[in-house]
Amino acid sequence: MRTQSVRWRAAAVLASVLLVGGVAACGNSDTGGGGSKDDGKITMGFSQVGAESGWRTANTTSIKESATAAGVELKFDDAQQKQENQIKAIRNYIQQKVDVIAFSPVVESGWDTVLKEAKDAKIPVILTDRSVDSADKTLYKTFLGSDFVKEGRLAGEWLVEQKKTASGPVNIVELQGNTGAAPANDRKKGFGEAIAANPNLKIIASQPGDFTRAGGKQVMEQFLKANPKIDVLFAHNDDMGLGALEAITAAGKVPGKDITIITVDAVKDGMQALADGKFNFIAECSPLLGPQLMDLAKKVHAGEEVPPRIETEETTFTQEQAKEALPNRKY
Ligand code: GYE
Repeated sequence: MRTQSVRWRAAAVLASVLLVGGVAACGNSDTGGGGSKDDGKITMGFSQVGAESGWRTANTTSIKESATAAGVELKFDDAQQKQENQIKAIRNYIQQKVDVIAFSPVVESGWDTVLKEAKDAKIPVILTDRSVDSADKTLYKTFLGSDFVKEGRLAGEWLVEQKKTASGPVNIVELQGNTGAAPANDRKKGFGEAIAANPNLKIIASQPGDFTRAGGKQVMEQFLKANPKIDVLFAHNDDMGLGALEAITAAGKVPGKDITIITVDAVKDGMQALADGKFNFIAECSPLLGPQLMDLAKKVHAGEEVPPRIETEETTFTQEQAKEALPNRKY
């Protein structure tokens, strides 16, 4: 990945040289999308999901900082977790003739029409963080983000190893991300497939907590009321796990001991909970997508081919590893 990003950077430099020299002469070519200005500066319209989690905040910061560093003019819209707001923002960007549209789709389905509109306007689209389920892969140039199935699988495999000597049933509750979101669907899938290795491991309840602390707390309260024996919580992100901690403590149980807690993301607050022994394991999901996104924007604007799928590099953390990593954690 690192060599690849060095290569992108080199390509980006080359692309900007070409752009400065080229765009003025030939105006906004087909490959360059519908850009409104001829100053060689790329304008990107970005539609963000919302501000639901620590991950999302770090992701937004990464995108804004990287745009400034790369000299990309960024138009940014926060959709407040609503698909209709994202569609509206994308249509605005098309009307404004931005050079590149990038967005993180709140749910997987229902994007074909607006993506087709962007394609007809010759504005390249880059998916970041989350993908869409459109059958027509020509509707977007590339998808930059994590392998969410793998994250769920890593979480599940860790649990299988921990519980390999369990002689009786291990009751698991699951806090899902927002309904229909790629990371919710995929983390559920990966985790479910991994724990199938041990029939003692059973998901006894699974509900969306919308990736928020408030959602995690509220749903965990319900889980605790309805189920006298909960051994494990798998939360699709740190924030829901952090919300659940409050519910677990309020119910007189000790998080990390009475209930094993596994989450995804590894943002600072999550890592702190892990280092403090309240969480037991985190599968990392990197929000720092900004630099790669800007490189890709320059490439697609220059009409260069880019790989259709670019995966983020990630790891996992135990409590000991979290203690080590925490002092240098940037987000
Ligand atoms: O895990 C969660 C956020 O799409 C990967 O969205 C992202 C997820 C992330 O709200 O915290």
